[in-house]
Amino acid sequence: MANEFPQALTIAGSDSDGSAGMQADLHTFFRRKVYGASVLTACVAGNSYGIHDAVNLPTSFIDTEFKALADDYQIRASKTGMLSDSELIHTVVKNYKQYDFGPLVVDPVITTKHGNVLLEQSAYQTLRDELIPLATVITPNFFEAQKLAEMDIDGRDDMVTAAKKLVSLGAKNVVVKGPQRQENQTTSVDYILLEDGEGFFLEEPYHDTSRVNGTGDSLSACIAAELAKGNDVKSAIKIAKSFVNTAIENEIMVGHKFGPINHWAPKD
Ligand code: PXL
Repeated sequence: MANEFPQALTIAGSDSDGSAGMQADLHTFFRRKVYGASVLTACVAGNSYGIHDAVNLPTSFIDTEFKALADDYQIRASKTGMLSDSELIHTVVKNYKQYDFGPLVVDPVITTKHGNVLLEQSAYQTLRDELIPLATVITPNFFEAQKLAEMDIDGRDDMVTAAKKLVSLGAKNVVVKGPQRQENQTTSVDYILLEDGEGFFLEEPYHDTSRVNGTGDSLSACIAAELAKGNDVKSAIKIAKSFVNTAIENEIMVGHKFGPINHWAPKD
Protein backbone atom coordinates (compact mmCIF):
# COMPACT_ATOMS: atom_id res chain seq x y z
CA MET A 1 0.00 0.00 0.00
CA ALA A 2 3.06 2.27 0.11
CA ASN A 3 2.31 3.90 -3.22
CA GLU A 4 -1.47 4.05 -3.31
CA PHE A 5 -1.67 7.85 -3.59
CA PRO A 6 -1.42 9.08 -7.22
CA GLN A 7 2.03 10.40 -8.04
CA ALA A 8 3.07 12.45 -11.06
CA LEU A 9 6.55 13.49 -12.19
CA THR A 10 7.81 16.71 -13.72
CA ILE A 11 11.10 16.51 -15.63
CA ALA A 12 11.84 20.20 -16.04
CA GLY A 13 13.87 23.28 -15.25
CA SER A 14 13.49 25.45 -12.17
CA ASP A 15 12.35 29.04 -12.71
CA SER A 16 13.60 31.23 -9.87
CA ASP A 17 10.57 33.52 -9.88
CA GLY A 18 8.24 30.56 -9.46
CA SER A 19 6.00 31.53 -12.36
CA ALA A 20 6.92 28.83 -14.86
CA GLY A 21 8.90 25.60 -15.24
CA MET A 22 8.98 23.10 -12.43
CA GLN A 23 7.40 25.48 -9.93
CA ALA A 24 4.31 25.95 -12.11
CA ASP A 25 4.15 22.19 -12.60
CA LEU A 26 4.28 21.50 -8.87
CA HIS A 27 1.66 24.18 -8.14
CA THR A 28 -0.56 22.45 -10.69
CA PHE A 29 0.04 18.94 -9.31
CA PHE A 30 -0.80 20.22 -5.84
CA ARG A 31 -4.03 21.87 -7.01
CA ARG A 32 -5.08 18.75 -8.92
CA LYS A 33 -4.44 16.64 -5.82
CA VAL A 34 -1.64 14.43 -7.06
CA TYR A 35 1.68 14.04 -5.30
CA GLY A 36 4.40 15.80 -7.30
CA ALA A 37 7.89 14.36 -7.76
CA SER A 38 10.54 16.20 -9.77
CA VAL A 39 13.62 15.50 -11.86
CA LEU A 40 15.38 18.85 -12.17
CA THR A 41 17.18 19.33 -15.50
CA ALA A 42 18.27 22.98 -15.45
CA CYS A 43 17.99 26.16 -13.40
CA VAL A 44 16.86 29.52 -14.73
CA ALA A 45 17.55 32.80 -12.94
CA GLY A 46 14.88 35.29 -13.84
CA ASN A 47 11.92 37.38 -12.85
CA SER A 48 8.82 38.85 -14.42
CA TYR A 49 10.99 41.01 -16.74
CA GLY A 50 12.78 38.00 -18.27
CA ILE A 51 15.61 35.51 -17.95
CA HIS A 52 19.05 36.54 -16.68
CA ASP A 53 20.95 33.26 -16.72
CA ALA A 54 20.53 29.49 -16.99
CA VAL A 55 22.61 26.43 -16.16
CA ASN A 56 22.12 22.72 -16.91
CA LEU A 57 22.47 20.05 -14.27
CA PRO A 58 25.10 17.32 -14.81
CA THR A 59 23.58 14.35 -16.65
CA SER A 60 25.00 11.92 -14.05
CA PHE A 61 22.98 13.77 -11.41
CA ILE A 62 19.86 13.54 -13.57
CA ASP A 63 20.44 9.76 -13.86
CA THR A 64 20.58 9.57 -10.08
CA GLU A 65 17.37 11.57 -9.68
CA PHE A 66 15.56 9.10 -11.95
CA LYS A 67 17.01 6.07 -10.17
CA ALA A 68 16.17 7.41 -6.70
CA LEU A 69 12.52 7.83 -7.72
CA ALA A 70 12.34 4.47 -9.50
CA ASP A 71 13.69 2.72 -6.41
CA ASP A 72 10.93 4.01 -4.16
CA TYR A 73 7.99 5.76 -5.84
CA GLN A 74 5.28 4.62 -8.24
CA ILE A 75 5.06 7.41 -10.81
CA ARG A 76 1.78 7.09 -12.73
CA ALA A 77 2.33 9.85 -15.31
CA SER A 78 5.18 12.19 -16.28
CA LYS A 79 5.74 15.42 -18.16
CA THR A 80 8.77 17.08 -19.66
CA GLY A 81 9.51 20.80 -19.72
CA MET A 82 12.80 22.63 -20.34
CA LEU A 83 15.49 20.25 -21.65
CA SER A 84 17.96 22.85 -23.02
CA ASP A 85 20.06 20.75 -25.41
CA SER A 86 20.57 17.38 -27.09
CA GLU A 87 22.57 15.94 -24.21
CA LEU A 88 19.77 16.56 -21.74
CA ILE A 89 17.17 15.17 -24.15
CA HIS A 90 19.27 11.98 -24.64
CA THR A 91 19.58 11.59 -20.87
CA VAL A 92 15.86 12.00 -20.24
CA VAL A 93 14.91 9.67 -23.10
CA LYS A 94 17.34 7.00 -21.87
CA ASN A 95 15.98 7.14 -18.32
CA TYR A 96 12.32 7.33 -19.30
CA LYS A 97 12.75 4.20 -21.44
CA GLN A 98 14.49 2.41 -18.58
CA TYR A 99 11.79 2.91 -15.93
CA ASP A 100 8.03 2.63 -15.77
CA PHE A 101 6.94 6.22 -15.17
CA GLY A 102 3.57 6.06 -16.90
CA PRO A 103 2.30 8.03 -19.90
CA LEU A 104 4.44 10.99 -20.97
CA VAL A 105 3.21 14.51 -21.70
CA VAL A 106 5.80 16.40 -23.74
CA ASP A 107 5.72 20.19 -23.51
CA PRO A 108 8.27 20.97 -26.25
CA VAL A 109 9.70 24.06 -24.54
CA ILE A 110 11.67 26.01 -27.17
CA THR A 111 11.35 29.68 -26.19
CA THR A 112 9.44 31.62 -23.57
CA LYS A 113 6.49 33.76 -24.65
CA HIS A 114 8.82 36.73 -24.43
CA GLY A 115 11.44 35.35 -26.79
CA ASN A 116 14.01 33.87 -24.40
CA VAL A 117 15.53 30.73 -25.93
CA LEU A 118 15.22 27.65 -23.70
CA LEU A 119 16.21 24.99 -26.26
CA GLU A 120 19.35 25.25 -28.38
CA GLN A 121 18.69 25.36 -32.12
CA SER A 122 20.83 22.26 -32.62
CA ALA A 123 18.51 20.24 -30.38
CA TYR A 124 15.30 20.54 -32.48
CA GLN A 125 16.17 17.40 -34.40
CA THR A 126 16.84 15.43 -31.21
CA LEU A 127 13.51 16.61 -29.83
CA ARG A 128 11.74 15.51 -33.01
CA ASP A 129 13.57 12.18 -33.43
CA GLU A 130 13.91 11.00 -29.84
CA LEU A 131 11.44 12.63 -27.48
CA ILE A 132 8.31 13.21 -29.58
CA PRO A 133 7.96 9.49 -30.46
CA LEU A 134 7.63 8.78 -26.72
CA ALA A 135 4.85 11.34 -26.22
CA THR A 136 1.44 10.14 -25.13
CA VAL A 137 0.44 13.79 -25.52
CA ILE A 138 2.41 16.68 -27.01
CA THR A 139 1.36 20.26 -26.22
CA PRO A 140 3.20 22.75 -28.48
CA ASN A 141 2.28 26.41 -28.35
CA PHE A 142 1.56 28.22 -31.60
CA PHE A 143 5.22 29.02 -32.25
CA GLU A 144 6.48 25.53 -31.30
CA ALA A 145 3.83 23.83 -33.45
CA GLN A 146 5.01 25.80 -36.50
CA LYS A 147 8.63 25.00 -35.78
CA LEU A 148 8.06 21.27 -35.23
CA ALA A 149 5.57 20.82 -38.07
CA GLU A 150 7.84 22.91 -40.32
CA MET A 151 5.01 25.07 -41.64
CA ASP A 152 3.33 28.41 -41.10
CA ILE A 153 0.01 28.18 -39.31
CA ASP A 154 -2.63 30.60 -40.48
CA GLY A 155 -6.11 29.59 -39.41
CA ARG A 156 -7.89 26.46 -38.28
CA ASP A 157 -7.16 24.27 -41.31
CA ASP A 158 -3.44 24.79 -40.75
CA MET A 159 -3.80 23.82 -37.08
CA VAL A 160 -5.34 20.51 -38.22
CA THR A 161 -2.51 19.94 -40.73
CA ALA A 162 0.14 20.73 -38.12
CA ALA A 163 -1.45 18.29 -35.64
CA LYS A 164 -1.37 15.54 -38.28
CA LYS A 165 2.31 16.25 -38.92
CA LEU A 166 3.05 15.93 -35.21
CA VAL A 167 1.24 12.59 -35.15
CA SER A 168 3.41 11.49 -38.07
CA LEU A 169 6.47 12.28 -35.91
CA GLY A 170 5.21 9.69 -33.41
CA ALA A 171 3.16 11.63 -30.84
CA LYS A 172 0.00 9.69 -29.96
CA ASN A 173 -2.21 12.68 -29.08
CA VAL A 174 -1.66 16.32 -29.95
CA VAL A 175 -2.80 19.67 -28.55
CA VAL A 176 -1.92 22.49 -30.95
CA LYS A 177 -2.45 25.82 -29.24
CA GLY A 178 -3.81 28.68 -31.30
CA PRO A 179 -2.31 32.18 -31.55
CA GLN A 180 -2.53 34.53 -28.55
CA ARG A 181 -2.62 38.31 -28.21
CA GLN A 182 -4.24 38.84 -31.62
CA GLU A 183 -6.02 42.09 -32.33
CA ASN A 184 -9.69 41.92 -31.21
CA GLN A 185 -9.21 38.36 -29.96
CA THR A 186 -12.27 37.01 -28.11
CA THR A 187 -11.47 33.32 -27.75
CA SER A 188 -8.46 31.11 -27.14
CA VAL A 189 -8.68 28.15 -29.51
CA ASP A 190 -6.72 24.89 -29.41
CA TYR A 191 -6.97 21.94 -31.79
CA ILE A 192 -6.90 18.44 -30.33
CA LEU A 193 -6.11 15.34 -32.37
CA LEU A 194 -6.55 12.07 -30.48
CA GLU A 195 -4.97 8.67 -31.05
CA ASP A 196 -8.24 7.18 -32.34
CA GLY A 197 -8.41 9.85 -35.08
CA GLU A 198 -11.00 12.10 -33.38
CA GLY A 199 -10.16 15.77 -33.85
CA PHE A 200 -11.88 18.80 -32.32
CA PHE A 201 -11.34 22.44 -31.39
CA LEU A 202 -11.49 23.53 -27.75
CA GLU A 203 -12.48 27.12 -27.24
CA GLU A 204 -12.45 29.26 -24.10
CA PRO A 205 -12.99 33.01 -23.63
CA TYR A 206 -9.78 34.98 -24.22
CA HIS A 207 -8.49 37.14 -21.36
CA ASP A 208 -6.19 39.97 -22.38
CA THR A 209 -3.62 40.06 -19.58
CA SER A 210 0.17 40.08 -19.28
CA ARG A 211 -0.09 37.63 -16.33
CA VAL A 212 0.28 34.41 -18.33
CA ASN A 213 3.66 33.05 -17.28
CA GLY A 214 3.52 29.30 -16.74
CA THR A 215 0.46 28.75 -18.95
CA GLY A 216 2.01 26.03 -21.12
CA ASP A 217 3.79 24.40 -18.19
CA SER A 218 0.56 24.27 -16.19
CA LEU A 219 -1.48 22.91 -19.11
CA SER A 220 0.89 19.99 -19.67
CA ALA A 221 1.27 19.41 -15.91
CA CYS A 222 -2.50 19.33 -15.49
CA ILE A 223 -2.83 16.74 -18.27
CA ALA A 224 -0.17 14.61 -16.54
CA ALA A 225 -1.92 15.01 -13.16
CA GLU A 226 -5.25 13.87 -14.58
CA LEU A 227 -3.60 10.89 -16.32
CA ALA A 228 -1.92 9.97 -13.01
CA LYS A 229 -5.39 9.83 -11.43
CA GLY A 230 -6.56 7.45 -14.15
CA ASN A 231 -8.49 9.87 -16.36
CA ASP A 232 -8.50 9.25 -20.10
CA VAL A 233 -6.54 11.55 -22.43
CA LYS A 234 -9.58 13.39 -23.80
CA SER A 235 -10.96 14.34 -20.39
CA ALA A 236 -7.46 15.16 -19.10
CA ILE A 237 -7.01 17.67 -21.94
CA LYS A 238 -10.45 19.24 -21.41
CA ILE A 239 -9.88 19.60 -17.66
CA ALA A 240 -6.44 21.13 -18.31
CA LYS A 241 -7.70 23.72 -20.81
CA SER A 242 -10.39 24.87 -18.40
CA PHE A 243 -7.98 24.82 -15.41
CA VAL A 244 -5.51 27.09 -17.19
CA ASN A 245 -8.15 29.42 -18.54
CA THR A 246 -9.59 30.02 -15.07
CA ALA A 247 -6.07 30.58 -13.74
CA ILE A 248 -5.52 33.25 -16.42
CA GLU A 249 -8.93 34.87 -15.91
CA ASN A 250 -8.37 35.57 -12.21
CA GLU A 251 -5.14 37.60 -12.14
CA ILE A 252 -2.91 37.81 -9.09
CA MET A 253 -0.53 40.74 -8.96
CA VAL A 254 2.96 39.26 -8.50
CA GLY A 255 5.96 40.91 -10.19
CA HIS A 256 6.02 44.12 -12.20
CA LYS A 257 5.74 42.85 -15.77
CA PHE A 258 4.84 39.37 -17.06
CA GLY A 259 3.47 37.75 -13.93
CA PRO A 260 2.30 34.22 -13.11
CA ILE A 261 -1.14 32.73 -13.59
CA ASN A 262 -3.31 32.12 -10.53
CA HIS A 263 -3.28 28.43 -9.56
CA TRP A 264 -5.74 29.05 -6.72
CA ALA A 265 -8.55 30.23 -8.99
CA PRO A 266 -9.71 26.94 -10.58
CA LYS A 267 -12.17 24.90 -8.53
CA ASP A 268 -11.11 21.50 -7.20
O1 PXL B 1 7.32 28.57 -19.61
C1 PXL B 1 8.45 28.06 -20.18
C2 PXL B 1 9.52 27.79 -19.15
C3 PXL B 1 9.83 26.47 -18.86
N1 PXL B 1 10.79 26.16 -17.96
C4 PXL B 1 11.49 27.12 -17.32
C5 PXL B 1 11.22 28.46 -17.56
C6 PXL B 1 10.21 28.82 -18.50
C7 PXL B 1 9.90 30.22 -18.76
O2 PXL B 1 10.44 31.14 -18.20
O3 PXL B 1 11.92 29.41 -16.90
C8 PXL B 1 12.52 26.72 -16.34
